Amino acid sequence: MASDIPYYDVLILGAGFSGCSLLHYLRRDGFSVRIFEKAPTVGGTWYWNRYPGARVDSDVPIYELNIPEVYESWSWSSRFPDWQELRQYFKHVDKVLEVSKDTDFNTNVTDAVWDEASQTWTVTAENGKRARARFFLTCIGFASKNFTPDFKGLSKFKGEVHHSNEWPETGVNLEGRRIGLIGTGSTGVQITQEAGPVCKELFVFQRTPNLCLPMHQAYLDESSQSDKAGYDAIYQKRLNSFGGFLFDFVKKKATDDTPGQREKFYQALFDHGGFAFWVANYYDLFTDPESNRLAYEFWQRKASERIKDPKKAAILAPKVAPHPFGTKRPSLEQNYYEQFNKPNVHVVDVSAEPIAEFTEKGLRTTDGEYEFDLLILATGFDAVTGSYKNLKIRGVGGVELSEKWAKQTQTYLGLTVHDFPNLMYTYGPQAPTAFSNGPSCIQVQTKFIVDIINYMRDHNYSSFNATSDAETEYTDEINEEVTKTLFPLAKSWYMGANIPGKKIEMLNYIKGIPAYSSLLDSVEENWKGVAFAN
Ligand code: N01
Repeated sequence: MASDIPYYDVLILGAGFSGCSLLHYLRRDGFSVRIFEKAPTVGGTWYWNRYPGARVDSDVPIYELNIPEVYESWSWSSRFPDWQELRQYFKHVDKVLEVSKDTDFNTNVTDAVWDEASQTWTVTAENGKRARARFFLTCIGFASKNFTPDFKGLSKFKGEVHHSNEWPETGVNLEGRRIGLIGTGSTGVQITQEAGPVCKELFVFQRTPNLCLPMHQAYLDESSQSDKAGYDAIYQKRLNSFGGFLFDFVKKKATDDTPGQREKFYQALFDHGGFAFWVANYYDLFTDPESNRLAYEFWQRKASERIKDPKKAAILAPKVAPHPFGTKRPSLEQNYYEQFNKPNVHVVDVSAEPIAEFTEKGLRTTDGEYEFDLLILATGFDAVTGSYKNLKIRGVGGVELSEKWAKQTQTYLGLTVHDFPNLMYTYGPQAPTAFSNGPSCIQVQTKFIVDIINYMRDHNYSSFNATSDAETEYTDEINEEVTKTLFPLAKSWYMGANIPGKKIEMLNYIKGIPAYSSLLDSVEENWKGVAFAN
């Protein structure tokens, strides 16, 4: 093995929440650690997501690293911070944890190869940088590969075009513009709220309505955050709930309550704001069609009463649910529905009149023609597994990870993969990822990763490999569990259904953070499913 390639105990890919956290703990424990990061700065998803209105849907301090040095010297200005503030937060993280000193920025990793003889990974980036490492930790998030549908004639369009995840650093003027916006996921909803008030005209091309929930933003002052004594307890408490929040599903079926009790309960969840109506609802919301229908009826009534035009209301909040409530991610909104009460903000139902082709001046659906000068593609991501598709990761025998996952995603614990020794990843396939508050999931996974690396050092092991049997058992359970739920009834990115031709399978662990955390703890007791080698 060429000795001119720098060696580290641990090479981390990505300087977002997970990368920064792992760097901190592993360095503390005396390991040599390096981060390779594609962006010019720390922040991960909050570097790339800078489109107008980009804002987190988890509230603070839940959406925060549980590292005292970081939280003790930081306070937020709002309950749901926007991307600018999150960037400031990451500057603070960098300053306190000194992330930059151990990070190569502008370093886009393309290849990683496992070498059996030296029991190390060799990692190569586009800019020619290389590193060898005992452990390779990919912390690249679940939404780093953009998706742009193969629209006919898109290149004919003469106006300005931007995908939300490649928004120019210098910003894009929305004022007085005629805007075409495709997509009504979280991104589309947030952009609508920004574009609606300032545009000349906005056409929102909606294929599926977003069953948005009220955010209830609140502004925070520094004095209310000066006492951090309880924060450690909060970060432990967030691990006790399904979604890694401070609220959880109630231990009742929807039909255990009378209609009056249900109405009060649903209203309280709406009044709480955030994801409460989603993951603090009746526990049978995702398994019982009747419970789900009752929740949808409440939601539909609440949303439609805010939309004045009955035709728009029928598209944005239809009487018949487009999919079971919550089986696609609801976005949090502040004044989304009110935007459509403006005469210059339109919603075009492209499930009824599909986009046929683009023209020089806009697009043509099967029913009409729409002209605009700015096209915003809020069409999302090849989510969860897609983040791995541009990376050639070759494990034992040169097998590529993306080949291994082509037929079916297979992992052990949503953390590692059989025959990819010493490779671990965070916030990715078959972990609680999309059903959890990011930092909560990362807290649980970081502990496991740091523990196993320390354990191996203490026992002089140079590699570990998840066993094939353990991987099969874990993967089968994910695929079995999902059949007991309503998730397969929606075409969602949770199940890979947003990408044409992608295998439909549940890409996330669906039993919640407490079950996941207990599972990892139980594995740590005897390292079940893990084969170590000297
Ligand atoms: O992407 P999405 P996103 N013709 O995949 C539509 C996180 N996030 O960027 O629903 C017409 O949700 C597609 O329609 P349909 C968060 O986890 C968080 O919004 O497939 N339309 C859909 O409306 C989120 O869930 C935050 O029918 C087409 C949209 O494009 C995840 O990232 C903010 C189409 C894509 O929505 C992804 O969110 C932003 C076509 N051919 C993102 N193809 C916060 O925390 C796709 N669409 C706030």
